[in-house]
Amino acid sequence: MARYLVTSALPYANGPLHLGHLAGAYLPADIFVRSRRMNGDDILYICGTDEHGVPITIRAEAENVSPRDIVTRFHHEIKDSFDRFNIEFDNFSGTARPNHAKLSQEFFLNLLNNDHIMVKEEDQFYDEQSDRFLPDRYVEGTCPKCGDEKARGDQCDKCGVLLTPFELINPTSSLSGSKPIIKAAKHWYLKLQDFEKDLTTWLESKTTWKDSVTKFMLGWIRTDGLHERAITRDINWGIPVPLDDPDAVGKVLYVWFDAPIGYISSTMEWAERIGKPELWKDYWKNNDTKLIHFIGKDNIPFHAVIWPSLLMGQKSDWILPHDIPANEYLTLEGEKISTSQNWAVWATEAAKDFPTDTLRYALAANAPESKDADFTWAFFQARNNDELANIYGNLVNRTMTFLHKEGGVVPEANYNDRDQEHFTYLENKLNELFTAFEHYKVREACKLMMDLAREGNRYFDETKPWVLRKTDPERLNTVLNVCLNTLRILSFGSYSIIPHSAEKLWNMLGQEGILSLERLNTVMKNSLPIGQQLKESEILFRKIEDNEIKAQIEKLNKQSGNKKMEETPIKESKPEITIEDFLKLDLRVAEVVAAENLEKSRKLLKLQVKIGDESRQILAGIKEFYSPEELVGRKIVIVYNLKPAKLAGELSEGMLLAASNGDKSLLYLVDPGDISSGSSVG
Ligand code: B3M
Ligand code: ZN
Repeated sequence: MARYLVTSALPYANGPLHLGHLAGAYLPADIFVRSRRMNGDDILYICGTDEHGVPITIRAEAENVSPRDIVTRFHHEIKDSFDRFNIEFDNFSGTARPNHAKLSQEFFLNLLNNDHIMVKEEDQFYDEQSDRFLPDRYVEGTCPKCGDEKARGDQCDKCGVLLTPFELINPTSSLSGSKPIIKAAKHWYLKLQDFEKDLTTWLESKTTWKDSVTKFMLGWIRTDGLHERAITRDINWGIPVPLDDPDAVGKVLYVWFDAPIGYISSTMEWAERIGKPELWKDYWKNNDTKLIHFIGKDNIPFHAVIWPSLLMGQKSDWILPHDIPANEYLTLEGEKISTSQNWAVWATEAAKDFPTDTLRYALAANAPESKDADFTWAFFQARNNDELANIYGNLVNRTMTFLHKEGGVVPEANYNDRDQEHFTYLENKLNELFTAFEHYKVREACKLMMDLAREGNRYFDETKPWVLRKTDPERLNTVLNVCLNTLRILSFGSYSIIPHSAEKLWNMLGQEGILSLERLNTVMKNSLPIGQQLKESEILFRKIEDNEIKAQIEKLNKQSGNKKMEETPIKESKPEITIEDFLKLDLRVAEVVAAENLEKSRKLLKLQVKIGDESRQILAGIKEFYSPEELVGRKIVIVYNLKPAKLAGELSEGMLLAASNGDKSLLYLVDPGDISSGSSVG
């Protein structure tokens, strides 16, 4: 049994959550936490709102209310979204609470005493019109690294690099739009250079971390070196600098100084709340605890360099992060999610329109794990209708309906080899599934979870209980028993991803409290008690209709004023053909066994495919839409009897089918495992 402390980035309490937030730092963490809990680990999941800093004051100024009003409002709104999505924290705090301020000030003073903080008088940007210094997001300009014009004084959102306001090209004040002047001011700086050596060794030792974290950070350290960074600010909202110094008056700690300390203060709040005020130490001061920070990629420098420096500089026994699974971004219908342009699906609204388990599943199945991923409503509908409803829901429904006709209790069983084989398959899948969970691979986990349901359906189809009913009542009992226990395992395996539906299923089987009863190491050994009365069955996943999807797209267009997403016009039809014309086409399922970019072509990928036993090479103009890696192992449909042709000097022996509308091209993919390559399509 291991001990974990898991955190998700503290969302700024300056606006509501959208699906992009959930997909990056929250849903993958919640899935991880649930799965570890089912493994029997001791795990604590901590979060809260980030209530300081310029993001809050800018919003408060825009609405002409106090920063406190803003954070109170959004703290609740954000918490409500998490609740709806079943993102279940052990504690959800906020950084404007008094205990947090006290702890952050202690951190500051320790760093000062340990000589990791220095004072400097340096030039700052100043807005004369508004008569204010311009920290962080109050200055905007062009990023010196990537040229993005929307970079801000602390960081460029586009490439993730940390900046200082003076590095921006063409800086302007976001308060007045004017060009700021320069004025000297005294500030306190954290000497990051003190930690350069230790951080490098530490990061180098993290060989299993994502490259986007270690390589990015080591690259930063090696090229630019670490330098002191200001950790105080001239704004009137935040934690006061705890010094009896006239120069400290009116200054507050930088939001990224206090925010990660929020992970600790929230843990302390939890310990207090459960009446064991010292218990937080088991997590933060015990080297056996694995501290895991789930974040979005823009937060990497803060978690992998600045935060560990703050911890190291305490010269105390704080543990350091064990892993930082940073996720990439989610785009929406092919475009960057933008709060200012209202190009976003707001979490609370989506939760009102659709079951949150379906949203969880669709987001997890397409999580931005190793690169940006695109959420489309069409994808969402397909995941629900083709997988949750047609595979998972169908298995539950057909099994339960059958059972209720047969008396509604768990029948006796006498398992034969076929049944044992089935259970062995489930056991292996379940183990694979939990390994995927353990490695934060939620995309793969969704596939494996669905494989459990697929296997259930396969067993049902193969054993044909509807025939056994007439021919072999004894075998029927066993088969139904196997089906019910399959549901039990499916419920257990899917709980981390779709907790609400999994629990409903668990209850339908006449059981209670999935987590109070079962753990990964017992679930295969235990089974439903014979004679157990089953509960009423209900439909777990309703179909999502085309008009609901259309309505979402219209809503998105309307709220953002976007014209781009207008529906693809139906192309004019080609001339009518006869069935004989159609039958001339030989369409086959082919499996992609290798794929590579064709360097000399902008559009073409070179695929090696297998059609049954036969190997062929196919060139396909889908480079813009698919990377070679994501195609390997996938099954596609090809025109098998197309005359071979040379494209860009290479032989192409067939053509693959894809839907395209000019901007996009989606392959006609065949669900793996369901049909073998070589099969005919028609
Ligand atoms: N509030 C940034 C964000 O919401 C920030 C995370 C803090 S984690 C300690 O993107
Ligand atoms: Zn940039």
